[in-house]
Amino acid sequence: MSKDDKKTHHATVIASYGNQCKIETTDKQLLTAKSLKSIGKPLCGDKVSYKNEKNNETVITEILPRRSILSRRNNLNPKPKQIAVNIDQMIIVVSANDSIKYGLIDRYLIAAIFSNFTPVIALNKIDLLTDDKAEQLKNRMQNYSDINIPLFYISAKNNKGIKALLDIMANKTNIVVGQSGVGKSSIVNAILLDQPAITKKISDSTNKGKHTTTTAYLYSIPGNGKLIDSPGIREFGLWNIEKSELAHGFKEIQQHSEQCKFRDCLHHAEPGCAVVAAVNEGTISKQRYESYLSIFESIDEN
Ligand SMILES: Nc1nc2c(ncn2[C@@H]2O[C@H](COP(=O)(O)OP(=O)(O)OP(=O)(O)O)[C@@H](O)[C@H]2O)c(=O)[nH]1
Ligand SMILES: [Mg+2]
Ligand SMILES: [Zn+2]
Repeated sequence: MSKDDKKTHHATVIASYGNQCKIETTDKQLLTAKSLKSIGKPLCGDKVSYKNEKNNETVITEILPRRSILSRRNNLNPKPKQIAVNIDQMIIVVSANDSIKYGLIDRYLIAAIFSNFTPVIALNKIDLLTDDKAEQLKNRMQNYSDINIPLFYISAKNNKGIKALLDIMANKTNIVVGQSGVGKSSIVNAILLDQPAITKKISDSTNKGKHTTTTAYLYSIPGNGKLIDSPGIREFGLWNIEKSELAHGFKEIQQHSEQCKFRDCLHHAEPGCAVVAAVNEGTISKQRYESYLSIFESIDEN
């Protein structure tokens, strides 16, 4: 059989389950495909080449170069887990009704900066807040608007703010990230409202009645964008970041560090540290600086 018997086509990976993938072809067909072991594991968002075999199997033969990868690490498993690829924008979802984990937001922001995605923060479930609480929340989120991170106050339940969120997702590949239960899938559903209903994951015995997402899944959304729903996580471990480069993940710290006396200043208690001076003056938020110190301590260098 000559090579030319099998034509190569292109597709996008919608979801990856081990070595089986759901792919969408350039003419919008959904297919189940196996991938060749030799090419590594295709991930949600991958652009791939595939061939149709004689036995009707679809085989992924090549993963095209990736422009970005989202990975995370947890304390139990030191090996980073790759979640999705080719992302342009990360929508960090938090539940406005629960106590906000600023440290987690900061970790996501660091990951976004180091992976070259644009970060956006969506505060969901605002339907559960009184006006007073909503006002308090806006004040506390000021640290992030000060560093020009777009903030969206939304309710997936009441469809509030969803249109604005959809507008900034146009023409980009977006991913919703955040802890389990903050409403990532609900946001995806609200955005897909006028399309065929999406299938929710069936709950397992330990998670009765919940539709916890277990695998990253890519949807096409109005405005020529893509939106990846991702499984919730308890913690977001950074990897591949050295203590000495952490400041790069904090826009405002990075900016001030140019004025530090020492080039290799780590912004702890070094003489002439412009970052510590800015924190004392109130130009850099204390909360963000403390987050820097805490994440700094959590980086184990080997
Ligand atoms: N009141 C209110 N509840 C919401 C809103 N959005 C989501 N919920 C509820 O929050 C719960 C969790 O929502 P999901 O969308 O499954 O959360 P998730 O982030 O996808 O969770 P994982 O898939 O486990 O990561 C569900 O009971 C939703 O009905 C909202 O805007 N307001
Ligand atoms: Mg979900
Ligand atoms: Zn310094």
